Amino acid sequence: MQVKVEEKVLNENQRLAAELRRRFRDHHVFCINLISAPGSGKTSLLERTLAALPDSTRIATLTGDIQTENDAKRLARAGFPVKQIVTGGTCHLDARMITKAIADWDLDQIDTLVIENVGNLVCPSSYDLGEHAKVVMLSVTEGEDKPLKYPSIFVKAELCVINKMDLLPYVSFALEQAKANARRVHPDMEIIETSCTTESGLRQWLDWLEQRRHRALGLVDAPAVSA
Ligand SMILES: Nc1nc2c(ncn2[C@@H]2O[C@H](COP(=O)(O)OP(=O)(O)OP(=O)(O)O)[C@@H](O)[C@H]2O)c(=O)[nH]1
Ligand SMILES: [Mg+2]
Repeated sequence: MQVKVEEKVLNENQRLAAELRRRFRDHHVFCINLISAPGSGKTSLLERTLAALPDSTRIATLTGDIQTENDAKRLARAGFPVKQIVTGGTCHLDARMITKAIADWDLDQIDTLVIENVGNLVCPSSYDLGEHAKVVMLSVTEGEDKPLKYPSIFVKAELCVINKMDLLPYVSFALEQAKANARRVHPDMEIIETSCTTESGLRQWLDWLEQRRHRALGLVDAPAVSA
C-alpha cells in the first residue's frame, strides 16, 4: 500500500517536473539543483557565486529548508532575485514547490536558476525538479566514504563539489579516496575542489556553470571566465 502511494507521488512529481523542464526550455532558463548534507556549504558557495558575478547577470536562486528564512536572507544581500521555500518538515524539494515558488517570476528575465535543496543526501535524489543538472556537494568534514554510502545522489549528479578544502590539513579526510569513491559509483563524475573561505576553486566552479549553461541551452561555446 505504502509503495503504491509513493509511486503515485513520484509519478505526479515526474509530470510536474516535465512541465517545469518544458518551461525552462521555452524561456531559455538553465536550472541546476544543488544537493548536499546539512551544512556542507551550499549557501556559502552560492553567496560567493553571486558576489563574483556582474550585476547584469540574470541569475535567481531558490533555497529550501525545513524551517527558517535564513538562507534566503543571506542570498538576498547580493541583490539578485531569491525565494525561500520552507517545507515545514519535508526533507526535500519537489516539483510542485518549485512551480509555486516561481509562479510570479518572469522567466524571460532569468538566464540561470540555482535551486539549493534541503540539506539531505537521500530524499532530494528521488525528486526531479526539471533541472538540467544535479550537483552534489561533499565537504571534507563528512568523510570520504559518503559516495559509497549514499550512491543514488552521486550516480545522478553530474558534478561533485568537494568543499571546505581549507580544512583539509586539520581533518583525516582521504581526498584521493573520496574522488575514487565518487568515480566508483559514477565513472564520469566531474569533480571541483572549493573553499568558500579562501575562494579556491571558485573560478573553476563559475566556469563550469557558464559552460554547462551554454551546453544546456545549445548556445555557442562559452568563453572561460577565468584567464
Ligand atoms: N572552513 C570552511 N567553512 C565553510 C566553508 N563553506 C561553508 N563553511 C561553513 O560551514 C557552515 C555551513 O555553511 P552553509 O553554507 O550554511 O551550509 P549549507 O549547506 O547551506 O547548510 P544547510 O542549508 O543548513 O544544509 C557555515 O558555518 C559556513 O561558514 C568552507 O569552504 N570552509
Ligand atoms: Mg543552506
